[in-house]
Amino acid sequence: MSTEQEKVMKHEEEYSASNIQVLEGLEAVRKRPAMYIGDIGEKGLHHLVYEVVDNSIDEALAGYCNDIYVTINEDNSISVKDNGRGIPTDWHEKEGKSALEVVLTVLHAGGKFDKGSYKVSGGLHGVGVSCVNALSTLLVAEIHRGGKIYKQTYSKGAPMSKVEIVGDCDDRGTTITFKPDAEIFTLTQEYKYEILANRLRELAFLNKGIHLTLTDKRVKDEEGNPLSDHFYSEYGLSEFVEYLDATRGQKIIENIIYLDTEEGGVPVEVAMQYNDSYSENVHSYVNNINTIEGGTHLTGFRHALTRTLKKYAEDSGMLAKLKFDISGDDFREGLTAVISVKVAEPQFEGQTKTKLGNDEVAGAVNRAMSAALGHYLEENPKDAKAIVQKVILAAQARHAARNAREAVQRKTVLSGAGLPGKLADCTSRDRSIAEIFFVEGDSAGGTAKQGRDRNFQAIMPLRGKILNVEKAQEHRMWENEEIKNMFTALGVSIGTAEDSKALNLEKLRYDKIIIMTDADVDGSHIATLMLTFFFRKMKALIENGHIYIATPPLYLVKKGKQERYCWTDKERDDISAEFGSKGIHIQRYKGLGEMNAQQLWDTTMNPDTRILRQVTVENAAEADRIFSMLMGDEVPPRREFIEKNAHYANIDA
Ligand code: 0RA
Repeated sequence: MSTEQEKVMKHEEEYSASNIQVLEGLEAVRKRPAMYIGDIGEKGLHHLVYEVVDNSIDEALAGYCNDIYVTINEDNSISVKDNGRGIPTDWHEKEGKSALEVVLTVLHAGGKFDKGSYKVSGGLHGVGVSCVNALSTLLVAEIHRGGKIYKQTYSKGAPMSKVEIVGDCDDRGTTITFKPDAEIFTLTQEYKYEILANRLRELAFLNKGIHLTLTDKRVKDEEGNPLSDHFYSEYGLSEFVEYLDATRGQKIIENIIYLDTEEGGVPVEVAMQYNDSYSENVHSYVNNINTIEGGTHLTGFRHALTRTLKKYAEDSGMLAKLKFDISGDDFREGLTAVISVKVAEPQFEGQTKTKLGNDEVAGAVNRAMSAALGHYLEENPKDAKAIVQKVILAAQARHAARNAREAVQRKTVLSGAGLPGKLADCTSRDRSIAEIFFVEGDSAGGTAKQGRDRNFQAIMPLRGKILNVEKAQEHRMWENEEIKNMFTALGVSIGTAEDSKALNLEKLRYDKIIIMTDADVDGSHIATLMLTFFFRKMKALIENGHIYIATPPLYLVKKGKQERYCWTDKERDDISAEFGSKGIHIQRYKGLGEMNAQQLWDTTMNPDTRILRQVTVENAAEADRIFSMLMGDEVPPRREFIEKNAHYANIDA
């Protein structure tokens, strides 16, 4: 046998051996998709797109690409196109297949061939495009490279063809098109434009200089043009902060404080701004991943902020007459900030693996931030004074709030006494099955009390509009009856010796907290006020999946003895057609109060038949912005949002 022949045979052997391994790897992804992409619902479905886009972002961060197109095709497949170098298509000796095939079939292969490059992106699960391939009925890779167009097709992770040359070109880049497998994504296969738009906008802010274009071919205007948005940021996080802050109170400093540097090998970018609101809006990212649990980068930022401002305040004598201490929180009231670091080997910890553990990053962010902030304060004494004054006000308010809070919590949680009089509690004390309904109005509350299963369902009627916590100082919250009652009923408390904003869920009395309001404008306003309260003051309840919205039906369609509830106009029309138009009666439910106890149970409260919408926060920065806008002072953006979303004040941003 000639050496040439031997070589070929060896290739074939290696090829089939490695293929078996690959198929086992990808089979594991198909068997347990949630382990690789989080879940198989809407989140996981969208995660596939992020996984592919991340590869293009990496190529951009390596300096070879500045233009990325994401397209939702008519059939709900996705195309991601970039103008990078193109995934190499040449034979990969060690793996016994083309480099392209390695990238698309070997778990975690991503940037393996490009040792020198600095791969920092990579989704939360960081599993790579091979997972997307495994979970798609069809994946097509088209590579423009070296004057040729290469193409390869896969199904459920297995190649359907070799890499083929299908034409010539004079550009470079990669296009990946994939169609998620409906056998895996059984709940939904429909992409949501808003969800992808929010993530691409975020990516544009986090990676300045990259053009990201989203196009939805399923939606066309009168002229036949598809829906499309272009996201691009020249100034990175400063623009991000500006965007987040546009609807939130008045700025109290002239400029956005911004730094973009590298410290101890760690790229650090920070932007911050103070406004006259009472909330803290600090968002942190590592390798473009939102670290909702924080970590060392956030610790470094907080230390630098507190120490630098405190030193400035002390040196300038502004704290001389102060009769109380200032705590870390006080430096962050009214602060909007984004911190983004790129870490070569990130250690993610915590429940949701979104807490950075790398110790060296704390020092890096601390040093970079201290230097930049110190410099800003020296250069801008007017702003420096305004910030210190805001901090002093915050400290004063915190003291007032602490007294009010402690009075409430002493009376209730600590002594265990006195659930609110209006609460109709359930009999079971098993928190894992217990539910509480917060119901709009006493009359609907009465119906719900009659209709419920008292074994595990508690009812708490709320009268009128609850306090808008977005615009109120904390002590006012503790003086508000409805809010006090909500705290007491839930059994949670706020504030520890170390952290005045920490939420203690140990004594939470219910697994499901269900907001039940009328399906009208007032009802959705009240639901939004309640969501604002949970989002700003009890965020952990949302993060841990405890908050739900009940959805009462909009219509009852009747004909003779037949009755059907409908939740949408389309359902109403379909069922009317099914029943035939003669002798049909359609009742429109305007409020919960129009239903009797049995109807309310059947449609809205019975776990077997009801529709509950779980409140989730997909994108914390965007949710923050929306709450400030909906509940803040500025009317025009609020009106615009409500008009755009007239159907539903849906906050799962
Ligand atoms: C490895 C090496 C090289 C490029 C890529 C990966 C690459 C991957 C993706 C995924 C989506 N878009 C991409 N663009 C590039 C380049 C090796 C070279 O040309 O020297």
